[in-house]
Amino acid sequence: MKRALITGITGQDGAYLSQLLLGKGYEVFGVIRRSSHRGVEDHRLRWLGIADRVTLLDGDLADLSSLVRIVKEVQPDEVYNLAAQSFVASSWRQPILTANITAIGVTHMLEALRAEKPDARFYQASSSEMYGLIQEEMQSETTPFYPRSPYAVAKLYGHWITVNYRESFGMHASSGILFNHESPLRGVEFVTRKVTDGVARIKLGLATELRLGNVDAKRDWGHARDYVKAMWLMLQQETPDDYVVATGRTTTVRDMCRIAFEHAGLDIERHLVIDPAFYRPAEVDVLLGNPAKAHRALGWQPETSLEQMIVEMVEADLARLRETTR
Ligand code: NAP
Ligand code: G4F
Repeated sequence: MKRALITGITGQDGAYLSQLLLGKGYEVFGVIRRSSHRGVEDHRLRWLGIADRVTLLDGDLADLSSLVRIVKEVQPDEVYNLAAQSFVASSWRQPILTANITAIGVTHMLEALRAEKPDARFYQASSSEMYGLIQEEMQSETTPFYPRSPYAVAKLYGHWITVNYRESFGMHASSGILFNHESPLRGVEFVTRKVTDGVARIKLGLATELRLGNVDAKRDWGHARDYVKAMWLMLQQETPDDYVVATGRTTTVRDMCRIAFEHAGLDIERHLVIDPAFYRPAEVDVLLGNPAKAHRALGWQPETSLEQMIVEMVEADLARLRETTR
């Protein structure tokens, strides 16, 4: 039985990846941060019905000693480094924390592996945010980076240190440059979930408006359930490498919103309010990924359209809110 260690197991991708790996017969271990609210951190794993099937170990990406202890204990075959301060907007308010976790935390994880399990295969959760002010209309593995937020700068460090450990120490370390991916398990601060939760609230009479920032921004959105398959495929390759994972289609925030409002039978013009409070100090106007290498080398294809995903998210939010307001 293969053993996988996931940092960020309590996040969106960690939950879907755990589900995928359990289905493949892996023994799944995850790093969980100590919290005074113990009992709620595993809500995504519970939503998927897998909380009892994974082993959670106390640790933190900021604490190298905890990672060394965990790697020594678990002796993983594969390590997926998904933990991060992952919300771009927060990264201007907490730039140093973002650097400590999202950048230096990657080196902590790599160092723990180098010391305790150097032959483990390593996946780094890199991001399309690294392209920022885009240098090519469609971004691929060879497009130059131009990060536009403290988050993206930190992710760029994480990406290059992964490449560097691969080249310096021969580690099987791969970097997945994933474009935006969402699901009913997305954090409610991210725009798709904010929209589907907001639309569900309006539909149920719990709110009258939805306040958003720059609705002209464009993103290449896919489903997290599809994207975690690409992570796993990367670690099954003989040779480690870097891959863009995207759909190859870009949509404005406004058009993504329209899908949600229309599905709920609501008029977007009556409820959407533009609020400059949600504008960012520097924006990433458009992202559009070229997943040709992932198609060719990994045989990976996205299976869920943006429309299907937004409908799934609205329905999940309606069900959740009906349950909690009963
Ligand atoms: P997420 O839902 O925000 O999950 C982040 C996870 O990191 C959570 O489990 C969180 O734990 C954990 N974490 C944060 N700080 C930590 C620390 N100091 N020590 C240990 N764990 C810590 O993010 P996601 O959407 O699943 O994304 C997974 C990864 O992919 C992230 O690295 C993100 O930056 C990257 N990424 C995401 C996307 C996307 O569109 N979703 C695209 C490209 C790259 P708590 O539950 O305790 O908060
Ligand atoms: O949903 P977002 O907050 O995601 P963003 O900034 O693209 O970052 C996400 O995807 C990255 C991959 O490219 C990940 F690396 C990162 O961890 C995260 O998962 O915002 C998307 C767009 C932005 O242009 C933002 O300005 O939506 C725009 N937007 C407009 N109004 C809003 C809002 N975003 C949020 N969160 N909230 C708003 O009210």
